[in-house]
Amino acid sequence: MTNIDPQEAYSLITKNLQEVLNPQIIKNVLEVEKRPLKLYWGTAPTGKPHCGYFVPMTKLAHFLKAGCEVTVLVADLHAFLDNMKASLDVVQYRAKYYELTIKAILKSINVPVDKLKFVVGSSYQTSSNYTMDIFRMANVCSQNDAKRAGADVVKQVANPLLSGLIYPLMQALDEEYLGVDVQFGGVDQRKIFVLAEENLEKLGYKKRAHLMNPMVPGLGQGGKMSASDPNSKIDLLEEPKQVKKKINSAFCSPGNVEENGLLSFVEYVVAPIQELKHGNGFFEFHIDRPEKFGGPITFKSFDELKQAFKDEKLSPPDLKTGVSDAINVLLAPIREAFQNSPEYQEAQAKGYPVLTPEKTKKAKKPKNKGTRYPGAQNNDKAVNDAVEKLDATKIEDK
Ligand code: STL
Repeated sequence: MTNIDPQEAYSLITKNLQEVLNPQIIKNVLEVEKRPLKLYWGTAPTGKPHCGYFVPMTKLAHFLKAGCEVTVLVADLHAFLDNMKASLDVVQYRAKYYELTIKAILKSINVPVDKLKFVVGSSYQTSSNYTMDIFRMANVCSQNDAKRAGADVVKQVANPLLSGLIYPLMQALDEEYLGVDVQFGGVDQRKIFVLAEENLEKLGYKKRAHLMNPMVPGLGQGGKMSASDPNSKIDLLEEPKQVKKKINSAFCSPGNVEENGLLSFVEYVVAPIQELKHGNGFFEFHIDRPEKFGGPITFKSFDELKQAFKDEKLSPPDLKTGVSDAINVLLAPIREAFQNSPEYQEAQAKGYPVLTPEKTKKAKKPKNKGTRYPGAQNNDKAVNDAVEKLDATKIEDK
């Protein structure tokens, strides 16, 4: 496996990517140093991972196949630093949940997980060396640069917290502390990647290469995956009926192949997984179409499927049937892994506790007594939340 030819390895490593920064760093390792490329992918354990996670997983499969040493960073402190998307009480369980989910996805697509290293961020990010490096980084990087670097990743709110400036500095340092040659992520990470390239050398560390996946549209209109619209994302443990329901409510207009989250899912998830399983160029997409609309049909290439939809020879309801069935095939082994693992179930129960109706009922609304009364700081959260809501509408208008 490690004897793979350098050119072949490079093309597998960069396959289906949107952008590569500093490719010469990668080529040097493969062609001159002739050793396995060390690479990491980071994710912050915030909300439950959804079907979009299949996309980076196919890349991890390529990296492993190309003989790379791959690390997955479960960045628990980053989940905390990003506007407390995860509190310190739940974050360790979410980290476990993410690790088990990522392993289940990889196993479901036949990727050997024994060669994959998992690291939890807080296992090294509170060490004195790392902490000193955050301070050193804070002395070479301007507030403006740190703020801009996080603009596409850190949740943008009305009254931004200092944590949002620390977040990108730490992500840059992770490259050094994980001892890698390359960081991989979505193209939304680009500004942080550039920050790392511009600043690590100032601390006496080496500059890394960066690999970026395209952003894959969700199922909502405009192809957005939105946290506020549960129908725009499909949970990896979703029940088959629920998958059908969400897919049926997806935006999909006849003949429109440009704004079509369903076709994107086939292109970026179904097709690469089939290639991994059956070899390059393999594609088979079956739709159990009712007889009165032409009967069952199998497409042998993605372009053929796309063209049929564009020419309106394939209708939105039939495409939806095909995609629901394909998703349910992909999710079955992940649901099974969950059902067979008490550890996985515990991670979900403790990482994503469900508020009982009784608890929600008890949460009294604070009286708005203004801000000038004893104990007024208790009101700050309510005020901030209100401002944040106002501001969120502004951001969506952008
Ligand atoms: C998210 C969503 C996502 C990626 C990330 C976070 C990445 C986080 C991260 C943190 C530290 C690192 C690298 C990556 O060193 O798609 O909420």
